[in-house]
Amino acid sequence: KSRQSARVSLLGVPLELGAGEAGSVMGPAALRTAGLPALLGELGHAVVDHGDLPHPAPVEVDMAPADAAACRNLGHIAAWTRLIHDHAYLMARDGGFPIFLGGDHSLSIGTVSGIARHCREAGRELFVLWLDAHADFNTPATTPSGNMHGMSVAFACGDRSLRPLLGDRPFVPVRAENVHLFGLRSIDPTEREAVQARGIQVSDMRAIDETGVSVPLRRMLDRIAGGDAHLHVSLDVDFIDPGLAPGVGTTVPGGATYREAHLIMELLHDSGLVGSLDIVELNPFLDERGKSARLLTELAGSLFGRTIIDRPARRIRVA
Ligand code: Z70
Ligand code: MN
Ligand code: MN
Ligand code: MN
Repeated sequence: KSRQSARVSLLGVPLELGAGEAGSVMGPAALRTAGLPALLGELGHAVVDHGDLPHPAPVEVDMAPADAAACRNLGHIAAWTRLIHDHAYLMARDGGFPIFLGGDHSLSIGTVSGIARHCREAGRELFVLWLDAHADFNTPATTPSGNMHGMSVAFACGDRSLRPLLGDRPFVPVRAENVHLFGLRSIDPTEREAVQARGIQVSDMRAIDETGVSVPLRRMLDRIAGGDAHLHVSLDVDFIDPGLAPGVGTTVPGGATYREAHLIMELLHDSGLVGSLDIVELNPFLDERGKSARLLTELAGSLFGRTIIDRPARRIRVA
């Protein structure tokens, strides 16, 4: 839980093979250079940096041939998925707050499944807040690009064709209604159908423009609060407007503003519900003088309790 003083475990995941463009392999190094571990320490948290995962050799994946052919770098992504899943599961079980420094968004296939496995054992309901311009709800049958970073949510929600990525590890699905796609503004037609059919929660940019970020976010947090829940936050750099965070392969105009992004992190901190975080898709090769890495570091600071001025806890009722 992010409230007060936490034991934070950092893990770098230098993965770029799930994305269409090279460069996010340097993401973990850029986030460390921007001072993310030091900032969390200054905020009073006990930070343990586990370093970067080593690049695994590709594995054979027992997937239907047509599906396998549709997935770029399948053997590598499966090897990474298993490695990441094992670490995420153990880090969550260890009781600290895991932060995964990416790396492209295919790493969340491993993080969410590892966290979900721990949550099932702990009797805790898992919720996922997906801060992203994209839905990442493609499958091998629908992907227009073959890029596996566009399939992470479909995997988490139980797509059977992607299941072999995990090998023999136990798969625990996330309930579709517990997944909230927030900041959505780029979705493929087949993804849209699937997202709606599955009952995934969506706050697209149209909704955010009408009400601001706090109404839909507070509504989600109110729904989670009370039960024994774990909220996993998956932050894709392209959630933020490209003018503020240009260091990402797929920029989509009309992203979250500086103040919206910070407010989200502050509300999440105040909720005390967040138990794990992915920071993904940072591509330092495309960044401008560390601008995006610095912003992500600041946002992590807000999630971990950095405030402008102390204020009493206040709940605003939403419609
Ligand atoms: C498209 C696909 C994507 C980035 C996710 C885009 C996927 N829907 N791109 N994150 N940066 O290829 O599946
Ligand atoms: Mn736990
Ligand atoms: Mn994404
Ligand atoms: Mn994205």
